[in-house]
Amino acid sequence: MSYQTTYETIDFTIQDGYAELTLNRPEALNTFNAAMHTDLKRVLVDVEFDDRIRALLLTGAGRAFCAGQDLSDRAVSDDAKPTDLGHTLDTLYNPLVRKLRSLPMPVVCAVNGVAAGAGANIALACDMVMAARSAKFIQAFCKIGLLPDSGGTWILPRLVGPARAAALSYLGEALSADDAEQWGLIYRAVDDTDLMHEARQLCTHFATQPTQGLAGIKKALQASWHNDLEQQLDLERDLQQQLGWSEDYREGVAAFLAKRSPVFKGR
Ligand code: T3D
Repeated sequence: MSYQTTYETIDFTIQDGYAELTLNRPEALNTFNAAMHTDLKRVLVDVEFDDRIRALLLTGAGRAFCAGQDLSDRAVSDDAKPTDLGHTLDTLYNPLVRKLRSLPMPVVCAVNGVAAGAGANIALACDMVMAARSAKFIQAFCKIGLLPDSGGTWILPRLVGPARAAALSYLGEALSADDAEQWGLIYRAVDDTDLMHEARQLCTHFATQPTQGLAGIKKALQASWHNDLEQQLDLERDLQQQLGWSEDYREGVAAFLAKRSPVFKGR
C-alpha cells in the first residue's frame, strides 16, 4: 500500500517501507523558497517519527534536482535593506542539513538533473548520492558573491580533498555526474533512465535491513570526521552495546545460525 501527500512545493509518498520526497517546483528548477522550507520542515519531522519509514529518498521533479535559493526572492533595490542571509541560514538551511544528517535511517539522494548552490550541498548532505549521467553539480555561490553554504565548505574538502574543493568553490564550474563519481563526491552516476529504479531499489533494500544498525553506522561514520581513534573506539563500543540489545541483532544471529534469511523489523 502507498500513502501519498501533496504539499504546495513537494510530493511525499510512503511505500514499501521507505518514503520518497520529491522537490516539486519544476518551473523554478525546484529552487528553495519560504514555502518549500516550511513543507520540508513539516514532512521531515513526520519522517523521523513514523516507524513505517526505514529509509528516505530525496529527488526533484522535472529537469533539475534543485538550483538552490530562489534568487527572485532576493532581489533588492538600491535603497532597500537586503535579506539577512545569516538569519536565513540559521533558521532554514542549517536546520534542514542538520535534520537530514540526524534522521535515524539512510537518506538516499537521486540527483535527477542540475544541482546548484544549496541544491548541490543539500544533495551532498545525504548519506548516499546517486546521480543521472546528465546531472551536474555546481557550487554557483562564487558567481553571486557568496560562499558555499548548507555545509559546502565542510563537506567538499572532506569528500574530494582541499585542491578540488577549492577549484569547485572558487570557479563555480559544472562538474559532471561521472566526474563527481570519479572524484568521490558521490556514490554512483547511472544512466538517466535507470536513476529512479536504482535509487528505489536501494531504498527498498534498506527498508528490509536492521534500521537501528544502519542508524548506528550513520552516527559513527559522521562522528569519525571529528573524532580521534580513541574517541571513535569508545563511540563504536557504546553504539555496538545498544545494537547488541536490539531485536534485529538477535534475529540476524538466529537467522545466520539457522541458515535462513533474516526478517528484520527495524527494532
Ligand atoms: O537565503 C539565502 O539566500 C542564502 C542561501 C543561499 C543558498 C544558495 O543556493 S545561493 C545560490 C543560488 N543558486 C544559483 O546561483 C544558481 C543560479 N542558476 C544557475 O546557475 C543556472 O540557472 C543553472 C546552472 C542552475 C541552470 O542553468 P540552465 O542553463 O540549465 O538554465 P537557465 O536558463 O540558467 O535557468 C532556467 C530558468 O531558471 C531561468 O529563468 P528564465 O530565463 O527561464 O525566466 C533562470 O533565471 C531560472 N533560475 C535558475 N536558477 C535560479 C533561477 N531563478 C531564480 N533563482 C535561481 N537560483
